[in-house]
Amino acid sequence: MDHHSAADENQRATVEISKDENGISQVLLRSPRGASARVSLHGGQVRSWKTERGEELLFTSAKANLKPPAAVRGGIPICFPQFGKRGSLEQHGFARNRIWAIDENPPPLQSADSTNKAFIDLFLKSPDDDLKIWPHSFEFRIRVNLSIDGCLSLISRIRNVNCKPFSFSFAYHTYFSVSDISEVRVEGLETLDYLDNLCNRERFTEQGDALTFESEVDRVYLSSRDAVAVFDHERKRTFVMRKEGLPDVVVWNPWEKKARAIADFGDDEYKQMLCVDAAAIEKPIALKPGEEWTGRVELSLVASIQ
Ligand code: TA6
Repeated sequence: MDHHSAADENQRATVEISKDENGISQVLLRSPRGASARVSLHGGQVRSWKTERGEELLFTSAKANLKPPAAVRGGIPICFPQFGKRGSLEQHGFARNRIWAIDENPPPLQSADSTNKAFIDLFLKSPDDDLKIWPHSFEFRIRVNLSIDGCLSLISRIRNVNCKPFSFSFAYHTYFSVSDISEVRVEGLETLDYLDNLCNRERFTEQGDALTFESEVDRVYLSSRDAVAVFDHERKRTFVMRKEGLPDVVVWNPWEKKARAIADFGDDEYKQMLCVDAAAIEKPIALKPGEEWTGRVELSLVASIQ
């Protein structure tokens, strides 16, 4: 039995809804032991994930533009219906730029044991304006769940409510907060092929036995295993990312030169962040009319022994 007293277990998980400084609704999830996550209806975006001791685990740039419709630089932006920039859609699609709604009556999620878990269901319907740039009717539901031991999971369900098929790419664009990028190692991507965005998306094979960082990295690892670990040596902690329905993993750090060129990114902030995104990019998800896709990611934190 872990060190938490029985009393902790009896405290309830809480869900509080409030307005942020721009008058946009946000939801604070709190686990019985004090871990928390904050989700904004601006983009359906997780903006904060904290340990029981109140430590922030996600990076947000001090220069982030928090005003809709800007995409907020940090937390976990939702990239849908595309990843990257192609055609008339904005970079990474429009889901992260839209105001979502709280879904009061979501279709039941199988095997979601929601006892003593803090969770919220959000909903994005295909906004009319977007039908002009992406002519497909969809319903996008996302459940953000904080478990009793502080694990954060996001479950996206996207249904084609169109009369014709459509395809989309997707990513949970996760900004992990790290102590120092040169002290970080990523395991779980060994031997995989990847598309290198720094070399015209050319395909390479990962040779190393772990990924470490000495310069800009911008890759999409393909058909990965369902668990990836991000070791933060200095803070002696490891993020573990488990995923379902999301075969690819994006790894991105802009490094110094690119960070300086990004308006909503502090010049030195690249040292304190690493994006490791559960994604479906190489093979877009194809949905026939009426079909629904589910993409799930679970983030947990383990203390590293070394
Ligand atoms: O591969 C990740 C990436 O596409 C990078 O090329 C960089 O553009 C990053 O996403 C951030 O994109 P954003 O639109 O959030 O600035």
